[in-house]
Amino acid sequence: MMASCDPAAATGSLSEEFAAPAHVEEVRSAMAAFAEQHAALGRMVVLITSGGTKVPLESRTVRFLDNFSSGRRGASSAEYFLAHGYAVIFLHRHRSLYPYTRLYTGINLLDCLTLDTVQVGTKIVTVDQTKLPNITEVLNRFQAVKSAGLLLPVEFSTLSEYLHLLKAAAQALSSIGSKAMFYLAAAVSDFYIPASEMPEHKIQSSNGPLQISMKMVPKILKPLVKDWAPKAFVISFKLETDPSILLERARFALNTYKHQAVVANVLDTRHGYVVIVTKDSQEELVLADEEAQKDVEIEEKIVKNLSHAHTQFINQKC
Ligand code: 9Z3
Repeated sequence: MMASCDPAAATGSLSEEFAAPAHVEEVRSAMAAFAEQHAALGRMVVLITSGGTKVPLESRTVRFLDNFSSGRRGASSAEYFLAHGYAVIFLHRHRSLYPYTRLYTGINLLDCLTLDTVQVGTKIVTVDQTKLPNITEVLNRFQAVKSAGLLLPVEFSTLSEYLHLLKAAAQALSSIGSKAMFYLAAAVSDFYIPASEMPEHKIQSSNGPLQISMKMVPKILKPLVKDWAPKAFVISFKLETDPSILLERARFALNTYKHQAVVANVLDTRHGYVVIVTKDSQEELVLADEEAQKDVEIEEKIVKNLSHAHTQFINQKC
């Protein structure tokens, strides 16, 4: 595969290169109403992105490139932000991990239920709670969040959908200023094939080996921080596989986009170690083995650290 770096593409308008999803205006209104409603009640609002983007290779897509992300970071962070009193917009990849239900991934629901006939024509379904750990506590938390309308889920699959929905979210949250946090944990492709250069139909293997030339994806963090939500508290994530370049790349992102923090992580150790990099600090968060055994998650520490920093950020603005 060949990747071409085209600086013009990096600055071009979003709609010229990426088709907007049909429902973007509807979602923008829903996000704006959600943010204003919760901010009016004194709540802070976090927009979490989660999961990987999909980049199609054909217009009638059979094949696509995917970015790795299970969605665990975003889904678990959503739960901790809710526990800290935030209202959460959860912009996530379709079918990636979801708050609360993520705790039961890999469990076959039908294995946990039994169907009994209590009398002719009346059947009851019984839940085997031993097969769904902590289900009553989790269900309580989920229902409390649901009835208070604290979680707004929005789905994306492709890179185009992600870019347009993130832009719409940034614009929708601009009215609540510093009360908005952006927590950009989604794994986003750096490369794409413009619609004008994409074959319509399935690429034929009978034509021989495939060579693909891809363009650079515009750096959405730049307009997000500068133009769309300039008062918000913005956190990006930096993912590397080579630990030796991680901090240098995180600092480069921070210096380039001038947002509030980068959470730096390495693919293999991401569940046990991250570094929160800000303009004047660098803080390592580590999950000890004993904590991991007790089901403590590193996202609890990340969210505690960042929600505290967000409160300080808001107070400085007042
Ligand atoms: C992350 O670094 C996330 O922490 C993970 C979480 C994707 C590693 P999981 O979903 O994994 O729990 O399985 N996200 C950001 C990845 C990314 O694409 N960052 C870009 C980059 O590193 C900048 S926006 O260049």
